[in-house]
Amino acid sequence: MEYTLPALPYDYDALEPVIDRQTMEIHHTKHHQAYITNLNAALAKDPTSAEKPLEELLKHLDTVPEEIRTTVQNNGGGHANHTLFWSSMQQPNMQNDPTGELLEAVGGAFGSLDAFKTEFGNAAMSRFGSGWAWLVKKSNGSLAAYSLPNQDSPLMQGDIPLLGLDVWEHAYYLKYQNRRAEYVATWWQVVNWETVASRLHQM
Ligand code: MN3
Repeated sequence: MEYTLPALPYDYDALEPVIDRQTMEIHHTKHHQAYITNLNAALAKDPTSAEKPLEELLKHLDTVPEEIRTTVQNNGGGHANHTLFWSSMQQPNMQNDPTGELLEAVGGAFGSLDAFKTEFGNAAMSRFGSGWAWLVKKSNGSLAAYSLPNQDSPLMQGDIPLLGLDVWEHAYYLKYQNRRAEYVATWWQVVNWETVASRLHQM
C-alpha cells in the first residue's frame, strides 16, 4: 500500500497571518508530496519494509536494507514529521493553552510553560541549517525539548514526538525571509495544544 498525501484539517489560508497561504500550499503539495513520492519509490524496492508501519521503520532503521535506509530516514521522516506538524496547528489564537496533565508534565520538565517555550525556541534557533525543534516524551515518561537535523524523527531516538516545529527555510522564508526568530515566536499562536495533549499516552 502506498502512502498518500493527507488532507489538511483546515484551509491553506487558515493559519494566516502567522503562516501565509502560499507557504502552506507549496509546503503541503510540493514538499510534503515529494517526501511521500520518494518514500514510496524506496519501499517499492523492499516489500518487507513496505509492510511495516512507518513508525516501526523509523524506530528501527537498522532493520531497513542499507540500499534504501537513508532514503527512508529522510523521506519517511519527512512524511511522519509533516503529518504531525499539520495536525499540531489550527487557526490563530484559539486560547487553548495546555491544561491538566500536559501542563503539569511541562511544568515538571521545564519549570513553567514560558520556560518550556524559551527552551524549545532556543532549540529551534540554534539548529544550524535545516531541521526541526521537538517536544518529546522520553521512554521514562518525562518530557524533553531538543532539535534534530534534516527530517530526523524523535522516533529514531526512541522518543515519542508530541510537538514539532519545522525550521527548514521552506517553512517560513516567503513571509519571514531570514527572520527565523520572528517565525518561531509567532508560531505559538497556531499551536493546537489539545492535539499535543492527545499524544501524551502514545506508546
Ligand atoms: Mn517542511
